[in-house]
Amino acid sequence: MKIKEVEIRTIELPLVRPFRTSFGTQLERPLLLMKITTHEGAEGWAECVAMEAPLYSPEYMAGSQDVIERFLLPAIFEYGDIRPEEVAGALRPFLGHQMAKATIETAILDAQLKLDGISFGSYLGANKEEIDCGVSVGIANSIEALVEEVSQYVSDGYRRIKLKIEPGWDLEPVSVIRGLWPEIPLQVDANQAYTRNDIALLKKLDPFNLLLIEQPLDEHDVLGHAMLAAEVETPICLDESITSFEAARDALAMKATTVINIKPGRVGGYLESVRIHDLCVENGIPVWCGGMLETGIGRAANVALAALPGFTLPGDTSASSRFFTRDITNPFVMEEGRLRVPTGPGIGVDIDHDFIEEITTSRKMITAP
Ligand code: SMG
Ligand code: MG
Repeated sequence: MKIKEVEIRTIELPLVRPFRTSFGTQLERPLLLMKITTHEGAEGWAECVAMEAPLYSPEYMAGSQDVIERFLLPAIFEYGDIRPEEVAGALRPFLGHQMAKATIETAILDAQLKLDGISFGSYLGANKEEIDCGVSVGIANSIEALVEEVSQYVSDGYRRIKLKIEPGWDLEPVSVIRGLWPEIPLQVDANQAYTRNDIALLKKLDPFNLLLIEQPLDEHDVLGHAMLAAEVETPICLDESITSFEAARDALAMKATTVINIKPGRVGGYLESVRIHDLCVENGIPVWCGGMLETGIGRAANVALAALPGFTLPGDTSASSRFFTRDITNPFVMEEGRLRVPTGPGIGVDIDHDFIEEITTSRKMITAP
């Protein structure tokens, strides 16, 4: 496939409610969108999951755009005729920037699969037509507000609740929510907010029958997670630390994680995600698909990935309405706590061009030389 031109837009979507984590509060979702057009006449879409500021990971929107324009796209153009499976290799000389690389690989994959008439799910190896949905619940202003928000999600049908935690907002919210919903699958996510000194505190979460504790310590403290995992009964699940197949392999070898959150952007794309999935299946490690407040474009691909056999836990693959009143594609609507895996070619969603135009904050066209 030969790329003719690439459109890079930044858009800004309002959120239905603020989303607070241990590292900050988001009021809207600004993000980078990529559309590629190929000489064969195909179009491929992808979104870059980097946030506006480097708070979740070192990558950030403007940085991703810069590395895409300055290094990654020129390397792809120079490669010439390219298959999706060749993208990671072509970009390997440039270190890091997995989210930027994932954006390019995904757009190329979408275009190729549209040409071939194959859906993302079939290509990746999905064996389910629909997937179970979980929801990630931000840190609330009060316990009452948290209970109200969780009640809403439970009545919407979500099959798993994830509470964001941080020091000072952990044991109490968990014990209240577990008390009100004794049976619901429940997990927590600290986004690196604790240290090795908090092992005794995190052990106090054991009685609440949580599915897992997600990324309690610094992303680089894989050994600390192994030490913690040896002390607590609740399974430890790494998110931020897993930036590649190799990182997953090593974290498993160190027993730092017994569940893995796979986020395609964080690991450099869907093909690397499948490699991590396969590794986890071989090792009997359950995986689930994380979320980065994706629009319907990223969500479509995530839902396809989450339909692979090793994804045995509900992911942060929520309905479009969890974050947005209007999505930039046909919305993902949950039925009985499940989303249908798109079956059309490529990511298999319809793009709402008018709405994208309305919320565009910048637009750039790059033509291949
Ligand atoms: O897309 O449902 C979603 C968000 C899920 O909590 C979520 N993501 O660490 O897992 C995580 C966070 C990262 C983004 S927080 C701004
Ligand atoms: Mg997380």
